[in-house]
Amino acid sequence: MADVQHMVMGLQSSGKTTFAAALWYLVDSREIDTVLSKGRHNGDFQYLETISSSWAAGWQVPRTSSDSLEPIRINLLHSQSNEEIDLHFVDLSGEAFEKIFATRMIEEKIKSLFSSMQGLLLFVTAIRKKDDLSILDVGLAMPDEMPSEVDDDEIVPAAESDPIQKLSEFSPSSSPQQVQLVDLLGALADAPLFKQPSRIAVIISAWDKAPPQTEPEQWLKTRMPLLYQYLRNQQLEIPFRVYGVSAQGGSVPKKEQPNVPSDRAELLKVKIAGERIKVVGHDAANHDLSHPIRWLSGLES
Ligand SMILES: Nc1nc2c(ncn2[C@@H]2O[C@H](COP(=O)(O)OP(=O)(O)OP(=O)(O)O)[C@@H](O)[C@H]2O)c(=O)[nH]1
Ligand SMILES: [Mg+2]
Repeated sequence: MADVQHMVMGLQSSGKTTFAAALWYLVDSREIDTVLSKGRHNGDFQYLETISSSWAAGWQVPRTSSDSLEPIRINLLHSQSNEEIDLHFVDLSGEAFEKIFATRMIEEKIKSLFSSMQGLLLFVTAIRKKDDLSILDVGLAMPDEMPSEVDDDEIVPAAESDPIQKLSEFSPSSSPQQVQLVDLLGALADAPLFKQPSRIAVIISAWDKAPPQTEPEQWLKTRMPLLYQYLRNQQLEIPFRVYGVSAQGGSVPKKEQPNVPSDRAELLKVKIAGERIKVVGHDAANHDLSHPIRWLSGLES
């Protein structure tokens, strides 16, 4: 029985660890039917236990530290075909991916993980953060020059720092996220890895923050047009899908800051914790985080 191995990639705060925590909770608790179930599992899953209990209690999962390489493995089983799927969640921080982008260097350990990759789960987040600088952002920094009809809500400069200053201090890691993702995908396909995933499932996390009635693919097309065009352009070779996923169901605070306003109280009223999860797209059942992984594995009939 062939093992199917997938990789997970996404920049900082794109929702990777939260997804892993919720997926583990879902398959471990068996509260809800999912298209893939928990597989034979060996090894150390203490990290999974830690993050999934923090998820279940309605707290944010801790940020993955920049130098940690948490080797998450979630073994899933497709019971109809008896196929085992090995989801390698090397829980790399977004910072680690950003470092690969900025330095053009990849650690040996990460390289070898990618070399056995079949499908790719690519994370982006719907938490609005405009990550490129337009002339409107520059205008915002100079209020006297602001055109009066500009809607403030539409402009959220990503840089915490003064955007004008940012213009003069280019650093690779402050490139727009879609530029970094397209470059990382291109770099995987190029020397020395020559590695193309067989399929790509784009996960738009924090889907509860997306404008209502939006389709995930439409969101990607509008918010990340470069990445969308890149995926479209190679889709005959590398099929892709876009899912909207709310792994938390809403915003939750950090455990150390429980009083920060959030949706936690509402979410905790949902007695079956797995029902807080929302998955949108491709006829996935409402709460089924394993749906994109079944498709990645080529097991959707
Ligand atoms: N509203 C909302 N926020 C979410 C959801 N899922 C994740 N988040 C938030 O998104 C942020 C990043 O989530 P993580 O899972 O830590 O992201 P990550 O990709 O592992 O980040 P790094 O470890 O920094 O690379 C956190 O503040 C989460 O609370 C969701 O379903 N809804
Ligand atoms: Mg993380």
